[in-house]
Amino acid sequence: RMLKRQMECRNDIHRLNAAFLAIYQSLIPPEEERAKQYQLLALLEKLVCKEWPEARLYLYGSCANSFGVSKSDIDVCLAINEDINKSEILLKLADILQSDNLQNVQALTRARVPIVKLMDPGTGISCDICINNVLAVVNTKLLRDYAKIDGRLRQLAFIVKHWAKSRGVNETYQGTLSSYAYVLMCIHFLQQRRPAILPCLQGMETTYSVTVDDIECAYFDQVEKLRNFGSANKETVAQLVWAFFNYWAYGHDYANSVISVRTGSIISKREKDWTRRIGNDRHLICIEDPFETSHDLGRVVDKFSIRVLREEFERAADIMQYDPNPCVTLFEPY
Ligand code: 3AT
Ligand code: MG
Repeated sequence: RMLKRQMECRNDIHRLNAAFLAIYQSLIPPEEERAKQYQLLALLEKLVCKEWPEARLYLYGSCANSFGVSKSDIDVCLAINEDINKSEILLKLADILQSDNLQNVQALTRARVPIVKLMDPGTGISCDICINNVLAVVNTKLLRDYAKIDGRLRQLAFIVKHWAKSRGVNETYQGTLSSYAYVLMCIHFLQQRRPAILPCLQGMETTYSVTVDDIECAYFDQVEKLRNFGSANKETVAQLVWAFFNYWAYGHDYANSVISVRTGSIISKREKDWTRRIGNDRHLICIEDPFETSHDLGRVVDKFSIRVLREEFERAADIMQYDPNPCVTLFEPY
């Protein structure tokens, strides 16, 4: 009878895993979308180069870090060596784009990251353009490189992002976390599995290095050589989703710990002097940026939204444990 029970259990986790993989598959953008993104990028390049021949455009964010789901907006960085300030460049850029049939062109010069927003009626894609945000281009490459090492990172991160969007906890202006923060949480989590599923690229020999705004960004980027890194660990995405939520619901030490992809380990809040509130930075959940190490991606979280977040982690963990149909319940709209 015992054997039979074990078999049923096995069956269950297999069935659950197949269901999670099906959700992951359904979120992957089709090839045509990528082609359309490049078509829009080419159009923007043509327009920008008429005004600033030296300027370059780079894709960053989820359209370039491999964590983009179908129908995402694209994030573009305009790299330009001009003495005029960002606001002036943005206003001029908005002007140029406006006159070329692009829709809803808007310059948001007062935002934390100032951007021009637009929608291209040709492809139906919306796009945000920022100026000289080179650090974001570099952290995009880091995320993309991690994704190439083990396919389970992309599977886990797609499920977590989909959950966060469905449950309304992917809204930085409401005090919850950015997609970028969730992906870092997934990378850190997989660095911490035993056997580890991901290495710590910044702790290895440097093969790629750039200095941006006085910050040295250096890590091992020959990730083709790490294709088998996680193969001793046989966990499936269903098991990882369960363990991820369990960790954030019941395992993480919110009072003392900072998660750090840079070191591949947990570091202490004391060590970073992130123990008390300074201005608007409260450090209620601490996620160290891999390059801008003074930057806590959890700083948007306040005393109300931390409760919302932790309740959502607990809800998700409990669903993974007890719900007969976690693949549906997990993503129910809030
Ligand atoms: P979505 O699929 O659009 O939700 P995304 O990865 O594009 O996910 P965001 O739109 O939130 O994420 O951010 C776009 C990129 O900007 C991701 C990252 O390279 C950079 N970025 C976002 N937030 C921060 C931050 N707080 N610090 C540094 N870089 C950031
Ligand atoms: Mg984005």
